[in-house]
Amino acid sequence: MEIIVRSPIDGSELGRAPITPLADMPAVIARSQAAFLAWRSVPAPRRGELIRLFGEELRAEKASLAALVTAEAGKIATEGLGEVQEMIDICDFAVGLSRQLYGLTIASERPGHRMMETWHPMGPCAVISAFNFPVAVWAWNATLALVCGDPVIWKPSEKTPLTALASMKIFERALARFGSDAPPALVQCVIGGAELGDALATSREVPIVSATGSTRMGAIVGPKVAARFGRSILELGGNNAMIVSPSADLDMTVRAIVFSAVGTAGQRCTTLRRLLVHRSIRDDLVARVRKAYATLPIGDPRASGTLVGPLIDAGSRDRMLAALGRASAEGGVVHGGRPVTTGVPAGGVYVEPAIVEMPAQTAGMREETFAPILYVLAWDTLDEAIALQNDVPQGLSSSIFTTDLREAETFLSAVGSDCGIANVNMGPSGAEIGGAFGGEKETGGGRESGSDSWRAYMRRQTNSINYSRSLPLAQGVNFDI
Ligand code: UN1
Repeated sequence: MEIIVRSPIDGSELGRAPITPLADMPAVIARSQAAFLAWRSVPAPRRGELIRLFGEELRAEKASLAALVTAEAGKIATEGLGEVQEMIDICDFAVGLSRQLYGLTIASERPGHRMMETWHPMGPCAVISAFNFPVAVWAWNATLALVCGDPVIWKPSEKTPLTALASMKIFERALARFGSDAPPALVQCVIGGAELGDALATSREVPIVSATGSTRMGAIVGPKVAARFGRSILELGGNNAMIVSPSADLDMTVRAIVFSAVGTAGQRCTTLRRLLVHRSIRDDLVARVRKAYATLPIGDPRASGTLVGPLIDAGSRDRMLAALGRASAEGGVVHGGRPVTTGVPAGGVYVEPAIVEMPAQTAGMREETFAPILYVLAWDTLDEAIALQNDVPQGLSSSIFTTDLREAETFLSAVGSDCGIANVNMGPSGAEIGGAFGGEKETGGGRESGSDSWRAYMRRQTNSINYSRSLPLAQGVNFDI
C-alpha cells in the first residue's frame, strides 16, 4: 500500500510513499523505547552535536528541500526557503539548549538540607504534523526532543509524506557522521492516516504526543493521551485578529495585513483571519487593502514574483466557498474569493483571496476556515476591539497596529489579548523560533519551539538531600520514635 502524492501546483504525481501498516506500530514503538534506554544516557551536549550536524546537512540541502516543500505543499519559493531556514534556526537553538537544560536550586526550610530540580529525558515523543508546515514544525519538536534525550516517532500529514522522507534522509546523513552514540531507530517516520496517530495517542509507551492540526483532530487526540495520563503538546486551530487603531501607520499596516492574510494562501495556523478596524479609518483601510489584493500575483508558486500559490486541494476550496456563502447569508459583503482558472497551472486549485466586510462577529467568523478569507469589522473603543478579538473559541495569535503607547500596552496586559502570541506593529503570522509558539483555549495550550518549551519534553524531578546528622521533618512535624 502506498500514498500517491500529487502536487497541489498542477495535480501531477510527485512520487509515492509506502504506508506503514498499522500492525507495525507496536514494533515501531518498541524500537523507540529501546532507543530511549541508550539515548537518555548520552550526555546532553553530545546529543546537541547530532543536531549541530543536522543543521549543517540542512544548510547543504536548503534549496532542494525548499523546492520539495514548494512542490508538495504549494508554498511560494521564498516561503519554502523560509520553512527550511526555520529548521536550521531551531537546530542552532537546540544545540545551545543542549548545554542549558538547567534546574533550580531551592532554599530548604530544614537545616543541613539542599533542595534542587533535575530534568531528565522522558521517553519516546510522537510528532504528528500538518501539511502546511510539513517539515519546520516537526523540526521544532524533534530537535528539542532529541537534545532532551527523547527518541522521536514522526507521523507527517498524509498530504506531505515526501518532504518528511527527504528530511529523514538528511537526518540520516547527520547520524552517519555522528557515529555510534546514536542508537538505531532514534528517529522513525511512519506514513499513513489517523489510525497511526491513534496508535501513538493510545500507547502508554509514548509519554509525549505533540500534535499540530485542526481543533477537531486535537479533540480526538488530546483526550486519548490524557486517558492514559500521557503528556500532549497541542497546537490546533487559530482565528487570529489584528486591531488597527486610528494612530496606526497605515502603509505598514497594509503590508502586514497582506502578508499575514494571504501568505501561504491563508493556510498558516497564524494566518490573519479577522481585521478589527477603528470606524474612522475603516473605509480608507479597506480600500487600500482591496487595492493591494487587486494586483496580487496568483499562480505557480515556483515562479518568481508569485505571492499566492495554490490551496492544498479541492476540499479546501469547497470549504472556502462554503464559508463565503455563509458570510453572505450572515450579512457580509464579499470582495474576491472566486476560483482562478486562467493564468495558473491547470490541475491545481487557485483562488482569489477574499475580503469580507461583516456587520458583526457572526458564528461563521468564529470558525477557522483554512483558506485566505479576511473578515473585517469596525469598532469604536479599544475595549470593544479587545472584546471582539477575544470573543472566539481559538487563542493562538493576535496583533495591534498603533503608535499609542497606552493602547499597545493595554493590548499586551492582563486585560488585553487572550492569545499565546500578541504582537505590536506587526501581523500575527511569521513568528521567530526563539519564542514559545502556541496558544490558549481551542488552540490547545501547548508551547513548542523557543523559550523554555523544552521543559515539555523532559520530566522534572525534585531532589532533597540531607547532609546533616539529624532527620528534621518539614512543617516542624514531630514524629519521635
Ligand atoms: C503553523 O502554521 O502551524 O508563525 C506554524 C508562523 C510560522 C509557523 C506557523 N513560523 O507563521
